[in-house]
Amino acid sequence: MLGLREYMEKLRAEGALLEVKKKVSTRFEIAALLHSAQNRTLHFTNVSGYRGTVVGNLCPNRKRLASALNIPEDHLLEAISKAQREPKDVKIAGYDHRNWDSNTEPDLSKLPILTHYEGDKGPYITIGMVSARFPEGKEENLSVQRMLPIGRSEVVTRVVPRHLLEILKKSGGEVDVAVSIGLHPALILGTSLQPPYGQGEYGIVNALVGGRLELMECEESKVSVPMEAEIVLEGVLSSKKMVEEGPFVDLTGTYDAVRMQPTIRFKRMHMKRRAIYQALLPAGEEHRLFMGLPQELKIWEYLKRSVPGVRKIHMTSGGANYLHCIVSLDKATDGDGKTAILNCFAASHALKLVIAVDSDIDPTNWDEVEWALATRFQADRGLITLTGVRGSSLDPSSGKTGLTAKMGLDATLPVDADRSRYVKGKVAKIPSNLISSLIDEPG
Ligand SMILES: Cc1cc2nc3c(=O)[nH]c(=O)nc-3n(C[C@H](O)[C@H](O)[C@H](O)COP(=O)(O)O)c2cc1C
Ligand SMILES: [Mn+2]
Repeated sequence: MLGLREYMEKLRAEGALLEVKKKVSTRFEIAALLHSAQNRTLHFTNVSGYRGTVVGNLCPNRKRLASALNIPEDHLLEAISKAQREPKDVKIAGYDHRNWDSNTEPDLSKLPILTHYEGDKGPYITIGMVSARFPEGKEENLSVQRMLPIGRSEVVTRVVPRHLLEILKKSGGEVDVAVSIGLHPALILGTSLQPPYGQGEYGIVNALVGGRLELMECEESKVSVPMEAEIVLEGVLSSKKMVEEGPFVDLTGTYDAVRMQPTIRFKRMHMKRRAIYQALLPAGEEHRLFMGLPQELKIWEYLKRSVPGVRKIHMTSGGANYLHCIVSLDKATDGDGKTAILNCFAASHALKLVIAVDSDIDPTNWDEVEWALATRFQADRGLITLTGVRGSSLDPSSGKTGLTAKMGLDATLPVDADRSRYVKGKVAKIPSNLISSLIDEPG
């Protein structure tokens, strides 16, 4: 068993689930509350026009994710990397109607789909897990795609050129998909990961949770879904009907460009009793966590092989946990700083700025990083710029073609530098009772 309900029980027991009993609207109200809740998990039990409930900010930070997976926080990357290398097969049960409380013609107007930001085109499903089969094999690809309803049983969905789009092309422009909503954080993480084409994410998730994942075949579509999903929509993703998608506020908090995108025509809608609809606030911390962590993993795996002296990496929150990375290292030879920077760019195409610092600098502390730039960096030696490289379509300053310029700042000291000139002077230790008697005493 690996369900959202079981996970919410755990949160409730820890006092980490806040119930909102007052009637709330899916239009702006829930999004605004999630925004102001500062990452507390909110469970809306009285949602206007919906019989079930809505949960949001479910897994807003690494600490919560680590605890959901029962993995120590500082082992998170290692554990995910191992699960990706050693996935665990998942048994798939045949379709059983008893798993669902209702199985109906799709009607998206029955779901509490949120409208998030004032300029958004309309309500958007933001955390639906799409399963689609690789045409070459048995495995299933998972991905998150945002979806804008364009009718009772149809959505337009943003599909960035990655595996799902490749599958769609190879399948001749139409492919069976299922969209699962209301999932355990392990599945949300798995869905956000980017294993190589052909490797499905279900096995990775199952390895991460010690074999607890259970899947079930769909009724009509040739894909499987988590048995514990709260809501499942079965349908066909199609590039034969393309529709304008957006405006929509995405990861960076800015409006993503409006583009012609593929549609999904749904055939069946399955729901649990009082189904819990999962909401995710675009550009919120939870969004940044699930977008950033897979990139961090790719960078970490890449650097481990190429620059053994690398100690820590950190994706900054100002860079949406996606575009900017700080890497700390112990250099073995001069040039390691720049090699680390170039390897980061190679590992994650979205990166736009990488700063390399020595290992005595804490990459998670922006003040320290800036201090390293102020005291150890010289632009004529340490600056790298690359032009005309593939970047992230989420950066509004990148060109229409998605090309961008990238900047690396090597703030590491030369190997033979006289380190005594670059460390902070030590403040002499004085007895703490002396401090408190002189400074903390009132009056
Ligand atoms: C909350 C969230 C929303 C996302 N929205 C989209 C989206 O709308 N379109 C998209 O192409 N990728 C989106 N992504 C990223 C992909 O889901 C992710 O990169 C995935 O691994 C790509 O899958 P694929 O390589 O299997 O196609 C989103 C990720 C998260 C965590
Ligand atoms: Mn995938």
